[in-house]
Amino acid sequence: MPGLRAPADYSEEPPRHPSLKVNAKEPFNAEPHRSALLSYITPIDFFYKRNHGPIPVVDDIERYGVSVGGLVKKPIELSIFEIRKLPKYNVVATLQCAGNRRTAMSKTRTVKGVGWDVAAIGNAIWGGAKLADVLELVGISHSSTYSPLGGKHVEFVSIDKCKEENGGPYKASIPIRQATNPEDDVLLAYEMNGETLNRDHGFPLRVIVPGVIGARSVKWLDSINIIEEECQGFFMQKDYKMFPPSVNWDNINWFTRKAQMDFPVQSAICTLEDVDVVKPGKVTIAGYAVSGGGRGIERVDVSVDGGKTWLEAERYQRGNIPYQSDDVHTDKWAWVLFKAVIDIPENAVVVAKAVDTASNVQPDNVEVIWNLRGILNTSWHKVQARRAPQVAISNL
Ligand SMILES: Nc1nc2c(c(=O)[nH]1)N[C@H]1C(S)=C(S)[C@@H](COP(=O)(O)O)O[C@H]1N2
Ligand SMILES: [Mo]
Repeated sequence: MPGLRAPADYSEEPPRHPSLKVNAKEPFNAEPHRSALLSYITPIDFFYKRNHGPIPVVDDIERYGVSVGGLVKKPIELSIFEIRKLPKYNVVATLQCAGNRRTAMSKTRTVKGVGWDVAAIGNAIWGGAKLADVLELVGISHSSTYSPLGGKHVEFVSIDKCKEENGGPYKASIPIRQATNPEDDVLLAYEMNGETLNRDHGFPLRVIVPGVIGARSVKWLDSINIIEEECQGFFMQKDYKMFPPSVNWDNINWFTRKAQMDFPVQSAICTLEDVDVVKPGKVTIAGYAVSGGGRGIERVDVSVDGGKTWLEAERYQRGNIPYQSDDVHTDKWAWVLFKAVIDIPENAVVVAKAVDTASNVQPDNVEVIWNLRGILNTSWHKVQARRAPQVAISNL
C-alpha cells in the first residue's frame, strides 16, 4: 500500500512510556502496572501494546488508502479522508489480549507465549466509521449473512512483517453477519480517546471488534476482503484457539478447534500486588470486570478468606453512578470497575469473581482451564495480603 510501509527491523519503533513493563522487546509487548487500570478510560500511554512484528511507518498519509475487495462486484479503495467523511461513531470498548494473565497460568504447567500479568487489557474510546457502513459502499447491506456473491467472512489484512506468517502480514477475519450488523459496533477506528490513533495502536487505521479477543482487531489496515471461508492466516488457524488440558504439543491437531472470538467473563484486582503487605484497618479491593459478546457484569463478589465467604462489591463505569447491567446508558462493550472497602484478617487471601448477565462465572482454579498456549486465564484472581505489624513481628 503506498503511503504505509513495514520496516524489516526494529530501528524505527515509536517512543514509549518508561513505566511500562516490557514483556518482550522485539516485537514490542508491554503492559502498565495494574494500578493504571483503576481509571475507567485507560490513558493511551498506559494501554497495553501487543505486536507480532516491527511497527509500520506512515510516509505519506495522503497516499494511504484501504482497499475493499474479494467477493464484491466492484472493489473500491478508500483514502483516510473518505473514511473520515463517513458517519463517525465513538464506541467505548475494552480490548483484551487472549494472553492476559498468562504468567499465572504458566505457574501451573508451562505454556507457550509472551507472559502477561493482569494488564494486557484496557478500555478506550474508539472513534471511527462503522465497518457495516463501509461494506454498504461495496453493495453488502446491513445485517447480511452472505454477500451477494456468496462471501461469508470479512478478512482484515495488515502490512506488518510477522515471523509466524513467514514475514507476511498479520490477518484475521470475522463473520459477515457481525461485520454488517451496525449493533455489533465493529469499527474502522482512526481515533483513540479523542486523539489520532498512534503508531503502536494502529495508525492510520485499525479494526475494533468489540467483545472479541484483541487478536481480531487488526492494526495498520491495508485491505478488507470479502471471502467465502474463514481467513486461513496463522493467527486464525494455528494460534488463539482454546484447547482442553489434555492436549499437548505431541498430540495437538489445530483443526479440531475453532478460532476463539468472544472472550469469557474476567476480572482482576488492581489495588493489591499478588503478594502484598497492607496497613491495619480497611483495605480497598478494586479492579476491573468484563465479559465478551456485549454481555454486562451482573455481579462482582469479593472474599478475604480465599473464597469461603463473599461480599458483593460496588460496580460503576463513569463517575460514581452505580452500574446497572441492563441500563441503556451503560457502555455495553466496556469493562465495569468494582470496589469494596473491607477489614481483612491477618493473613488474607483476597479473591474477586465476576458473574456476567448470562450468569457465567469465572472458574475457581486455573487447572481446569489450563491450555498449552496459555490463553483465556479467567480463573479467580487471588492475592495474598498480610498486615504490616504482624509481618514485622513474625520476622523477628
Ligand atoms: N497488524 C496487527 N494487528 C494486531 C496485532 C499485530 O501484531 N499486528 N496484534 C493483535 C493482538 S494479539 C492484540 S491483543 C491487539 C493489541 O492491540 P494494542 O496493541 O492496540 O493494545 O492487536 C491485535 N492486532
Ligand atoms: Mo492478543
